[in-house]
Amino acid sequence: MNETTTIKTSRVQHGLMANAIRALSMDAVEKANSGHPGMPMGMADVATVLFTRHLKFDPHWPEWPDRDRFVLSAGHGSMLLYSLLYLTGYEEMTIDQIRNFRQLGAHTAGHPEFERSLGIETTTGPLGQGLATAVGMAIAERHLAAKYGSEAVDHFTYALAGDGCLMEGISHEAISLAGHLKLNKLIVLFDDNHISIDGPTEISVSDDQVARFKAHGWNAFRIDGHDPDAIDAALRTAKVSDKPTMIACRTTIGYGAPKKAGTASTHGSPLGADEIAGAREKLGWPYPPFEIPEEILSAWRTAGQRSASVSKAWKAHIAQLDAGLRGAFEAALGGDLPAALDQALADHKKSISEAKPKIATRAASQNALEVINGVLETTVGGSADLTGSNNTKTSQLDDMSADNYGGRYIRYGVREHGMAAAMNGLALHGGVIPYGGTFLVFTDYCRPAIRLSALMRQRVIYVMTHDSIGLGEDGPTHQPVEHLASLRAMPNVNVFRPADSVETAECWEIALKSRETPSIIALSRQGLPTVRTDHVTENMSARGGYELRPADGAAKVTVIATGSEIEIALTARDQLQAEGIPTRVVSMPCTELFDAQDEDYRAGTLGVGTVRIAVEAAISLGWERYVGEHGAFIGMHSFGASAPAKALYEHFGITPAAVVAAAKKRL
Ligand SMILES: Cc1ncc(C[n+]2csc(CCOP(=O)(O)OP(=O)(O)O)c2C)c(N)n1
Repeated sequence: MNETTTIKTSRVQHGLMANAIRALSMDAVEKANSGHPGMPMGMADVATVLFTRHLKFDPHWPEWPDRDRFVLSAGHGSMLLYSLLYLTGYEEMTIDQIRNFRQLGAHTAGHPEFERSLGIETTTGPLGQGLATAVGMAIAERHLAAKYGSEAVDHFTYALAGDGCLMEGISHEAISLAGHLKLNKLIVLFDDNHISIDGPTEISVSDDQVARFKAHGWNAFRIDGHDPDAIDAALRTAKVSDKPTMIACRTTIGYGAPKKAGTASTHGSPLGADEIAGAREKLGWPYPPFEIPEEILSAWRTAGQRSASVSKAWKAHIAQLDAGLRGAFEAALGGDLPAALDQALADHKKSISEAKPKIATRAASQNALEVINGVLETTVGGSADLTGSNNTKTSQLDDMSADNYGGRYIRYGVREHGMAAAMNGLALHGGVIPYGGTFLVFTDYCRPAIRLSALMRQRVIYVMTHDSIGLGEDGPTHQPVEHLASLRAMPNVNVFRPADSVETAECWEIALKSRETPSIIALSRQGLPTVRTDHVTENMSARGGYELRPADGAAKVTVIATGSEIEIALTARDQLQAEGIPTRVVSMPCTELFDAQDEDYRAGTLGVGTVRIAVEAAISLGWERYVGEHGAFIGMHSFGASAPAKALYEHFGITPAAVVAAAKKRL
């Protein structure tokens, strides 16, 4: 794309425009009586130069796919972003929104909450997440440019990060991955103000951040973050770098506050009436709160229109692309699934029911992915260094690398948290559907990013293998016990635990079709028999739980199980039936989807008037609502142990005999 036209702002005009951000920020925080004025006041100069001279964006078209991404990783400084969005003319970010900062129902939440139409690219607040999410966006940009051409996709990703972001462990994973992949269109603006909440950063950290980034393969240097020309020059340098760039912008937190500037007291509290009056005087800003003089607002609005012609030209360019390429590009951006996918998965299910393999569900997942990745070309897979264990790579996927951004498989390395956050960035960017794997036990290492996938309603698919004590000899450090329950506790996440290859394919189908919900697919290491031996086209897993085997006769017992414990439930059923106790088995691959069914379906599936026994090789939390007061749970009550899987199931009493005994005791 053409170099965006820049508007030349004199130093005086620059100062006025930056002060508009400072005034809005300190006044909004004051009115809300809570918030963080220090960072926006400190970074106002950097943000002004970025938004008036460099950032490619169009407030009248916030969804423009080729816009530069701006990620406010230091999310507590949300008023910086809201000020910029208001000043540059995003329609929905009105002055009333600014006045209603932090109030119920306002778009101006305490920390930025993802809303593309508002120009809020991602939810931030948990420090470091934004930075790692920006890495995912920058990966998506390079990938899509390789796939659809640089005239369709060619933008920068900017992340504004503070000391806190860079102290967080996730920053290590993020910048290491970005350096390795040479994401040269990623630019980090570090608010190098030497202050965090407890006071000067020297009390807790002595890192040389510039040296640190350089060690990770970045271009990194320091500037005066209050000198517009230096900021401008730094951004120019960054934009032509062959590596990602970190600009350490030395700033004064709370710049303009006469007594509090440069101190931690401006970080997260209103400045107070006297200090605000003093700041007005010091900054030469005599205007009342929330009033931006016409000429300053108009200069900002003009800046907001800098890229309008570029966005129009982009649209025209896309319109005249070859129809096939344009269709593929638009479908990718729309996150669409090809019509052929349904049939391909139905055929796949049928072939499994006929062949009845006894394989681990992680292998079944790979088989499903082999079908999916062949039909759906927008998936981008990966694993945190467990490719062979997670079974995440399929024949269609080449490795992505600095030499091959078109590759669809990301070697995330041993960076689970960074992977999860990068997948958020990939999904938010659009054009790709990310999935990535590690062991289920290490969802703990991904959890803050999984929570953001859920909060932001992103279709991110977590392939989490080795899902119980069934993994065996690696022992209790690797055996998830509490993880299913803890992940099920998180709103807007579907936790799947399929029982065989057919359910695995069904769970994949649901995950791909869940446009606003992330999925965690928990998969076994050990081989499991095919239990869905009669082919049906209907996706039985879509209701979360369903009767897998009816009872012979009027059921007296219902055994409910998930994943690998379905085999135990079926054996127990046969034993109970042999003893004349009619028993049915319910498979429950996804409790969240089951809970969403109507009451009749739930009651009928759980078996009204039957003794209910639940079996899952994990803790009982949550199962009480299915088995009721008179039912029983067979599962884990402690951490696991290191031994072969079979010995562990015996040792922990997760056996058909235990199910039979528990049922008979309650009849
Ligand atoms: C993961 C996480 N831990 C803690 C916090 C609480 N917190 C918010 S801002 C902050 C200090 C950040 O310091 P810095 O990045 O230097 O911001 P500045 O003081 O410059 O605004 C902390 C600890 C958080 N938001 N996220």
